[in-house]
Amino acid sequence: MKKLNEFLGNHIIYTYENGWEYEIYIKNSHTIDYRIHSGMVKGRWVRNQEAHIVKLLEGVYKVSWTEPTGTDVSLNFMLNEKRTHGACFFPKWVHEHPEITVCYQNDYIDLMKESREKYETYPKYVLDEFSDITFIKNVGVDNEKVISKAPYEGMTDDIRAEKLTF
Ligand code: FER
Repeated sequence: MKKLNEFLGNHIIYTYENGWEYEIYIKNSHTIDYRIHSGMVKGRWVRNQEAHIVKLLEGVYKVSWTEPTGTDVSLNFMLNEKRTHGACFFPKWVHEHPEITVCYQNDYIDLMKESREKYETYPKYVLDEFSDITFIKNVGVDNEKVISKAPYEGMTDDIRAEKLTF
């Protein structure tokens, strides 16, 4: 656990090569919060997602989780290079009805669980992309203020300009 210390508490914004912009807060050794600012599920917002977080190498961390939607995500953060790689495995229904998942998910957990039974899972849609980190700041662990509001247009610019402080 000690090895994770430099990584925990990081607030990170990154843009995938396909242009999708994501924001994640590594809340503690087993929890993340995130917001999605563009792409297929722009507007999605999640708090207290349980995740597996490990250190692979000096400056290299892996964060993996499975969501109530059935989407599985595994991200590698290469802090020294300011790069990430994400592998996301979306059930067929998320790819076909992304709008169902665009919400503050914590208020719609039952809808996510109903949808994953109601709609089709296979074949899955795979996102396998590198991204560039455009912002990284350690704001301490268990900070409930970081991902506490719905995403809005221009929010990541405000964060990068430190107009929003945590
Ligand atoms: C990411 C890729 C995918 C990420 C989250 C997701 C926070 C989740 C997508 C979804 O639930 O639809 O880099 O980081």
